[in-house]
Amino acid sequence: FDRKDAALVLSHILFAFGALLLGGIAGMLQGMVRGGTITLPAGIGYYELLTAHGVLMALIFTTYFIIGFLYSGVAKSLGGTLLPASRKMGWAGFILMSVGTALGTVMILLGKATVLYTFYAPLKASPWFYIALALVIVGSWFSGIGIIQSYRHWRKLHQGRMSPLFSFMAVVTMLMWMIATIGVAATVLLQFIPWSFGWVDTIQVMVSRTLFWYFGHPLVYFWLLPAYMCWYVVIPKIIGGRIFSDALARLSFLLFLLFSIPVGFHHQLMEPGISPLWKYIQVVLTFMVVIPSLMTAFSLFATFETTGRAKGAKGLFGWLKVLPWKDVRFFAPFMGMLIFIPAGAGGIINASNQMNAVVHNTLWVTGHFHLTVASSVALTFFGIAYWLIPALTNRVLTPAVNRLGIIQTIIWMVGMFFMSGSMHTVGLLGSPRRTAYTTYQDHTDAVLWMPYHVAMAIGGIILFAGVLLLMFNIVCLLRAPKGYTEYPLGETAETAEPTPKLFERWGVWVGVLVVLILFAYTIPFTEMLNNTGPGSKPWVTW
Ligand code: HAS
Repeated sequence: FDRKDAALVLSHILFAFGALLLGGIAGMLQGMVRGGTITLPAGIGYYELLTAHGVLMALIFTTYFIIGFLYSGVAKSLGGTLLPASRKMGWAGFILMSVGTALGTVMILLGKATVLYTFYAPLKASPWFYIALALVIVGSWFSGIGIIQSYRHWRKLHQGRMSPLFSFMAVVTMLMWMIATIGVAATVLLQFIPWSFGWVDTIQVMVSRTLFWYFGHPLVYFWLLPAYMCWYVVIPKIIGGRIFSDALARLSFLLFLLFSIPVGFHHQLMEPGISPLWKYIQVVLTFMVVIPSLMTAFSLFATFETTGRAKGAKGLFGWLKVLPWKDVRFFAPFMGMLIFIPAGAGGIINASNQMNAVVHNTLWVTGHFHLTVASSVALTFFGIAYWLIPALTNRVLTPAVNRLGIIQTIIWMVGMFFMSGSMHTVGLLGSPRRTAYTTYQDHTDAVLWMPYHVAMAIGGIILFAGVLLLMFNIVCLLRAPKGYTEYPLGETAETAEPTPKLFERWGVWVGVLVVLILFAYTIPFTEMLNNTGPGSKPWVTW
């Protein structure tokens, strides 16, 4: 790695893990407070801790890690170094995001932004919290533009050639992110900031939530796609195989670009202000976005099986035996994949209107996203860190840290089994999410939930032990012996079909995306703004 590139990437990765540590402390404490096991001094309550946990883990850890990882792979796959202009944009983004993160965290800890990571109106925070969010978003745009700059430069120099798969995927991820964040930027700048400063008296709740979810669903794919990049591009190399199909991988990313955004209503199925027809249409589009995940599962099985057979594996599942189980670079992401099977099934349940009525706003949903983002994605990111940090610092992953990494992965799996398992179960029994400790005056149903809440808290403590071990491992990686560590980028199998040139015609894909967004949102938005939809006043304005 070029030293300047390594500094940029490492700063992002270490900042991400710092946020994970703080968010982990808040997460464990909120679990214990909610389970009724402890009460904290100085008025620090469940909601402050939950906001800190959600913002630091879901928004800050992920965004920093992703931007760092994408920059590293773009540098590697596009010839070894970043364009100086891209690097500058990366640093500008890093600084803006860090100022935003510091300001936002202080506001949360001072109790001036107890609005959770979804900051739903009519909950109101200090205006500085929204300004902090705006800084993080704008910072991430700088980084996105930086990544696209390097990619465009490469394409200018290599006209007619297909770009390297990693860089293509990085561009899809950042394009999706930048188009999606327009929604959250709009609600923050046009609604929340004027309202929280007191410049206007009311806020249009339905519009703010809709703009939030226009962003909130692609946000989850912004977390997922870098994990998929590891599964598609890195894992084949680590297991000694090849990428099953470059064309399939690119097509699945393009489908994510098209279908990630016009689906936000599946988070609002139980809200009154949107007509059932538009909810139905967005649910159909939600089922479209399941397809690229099924394609990914197919491609992974194909890679595992062909690699296994090339190594002499026999029988239907013989390939499983020859996978490198003792290599944390494989083991942690693979556990992420395994968990993604029930996690994805849970998502399909959520998206089904009638079943959503059962699970919405219960702890089931919290269970769902702890399997998706906090397990499948987080474990994959941990797996990446075990080779990325040594590759950046010219050090090696020692057998001892590799072993500790495997133990850390197992601890995570066990903690998540207890925590997410109880969340799913108690959610089906009706226990609400985002609610502090209460037995509803010792109501029998609520008393029945308590053992599950205690199991959740125990899971949380185990996971916190996992966070601490991860921190220890990272320190070990930073102090490991000097040496060469490979940046594992896989190559496509010789048997794969050639990739159609159309896949790299961005105008076509972004054009189709814009049409889909306009189709899915124009009429419902018009109804909300004119208060002609099913949830007209007084539901919508506070
Ligand atoms: Fe979700 C709520 C629907 C995926 C995250 N989701 C959330 C929230 C978060 C979240 C954070 O429709 C809560 C937001 C809040 O605070 O209110 N979700 C879906 C659907 C999918 C889905 C249809 N979600 C994700 C991912 C997330 C994530 C990914 C983060 C990274 N979700 C919903 C809905 C709600 C929701 C509703 C709203 C609920 C409500 O009422 O509030 C799909 O994308 C899932 C498709 C996935 C698959 C699985 C494919 C499996 C693969 C693994 C292959 C394994 C291998 C290894 C090869 C179909 C690729 C195998 C080896 C062996 C040996 C077997």
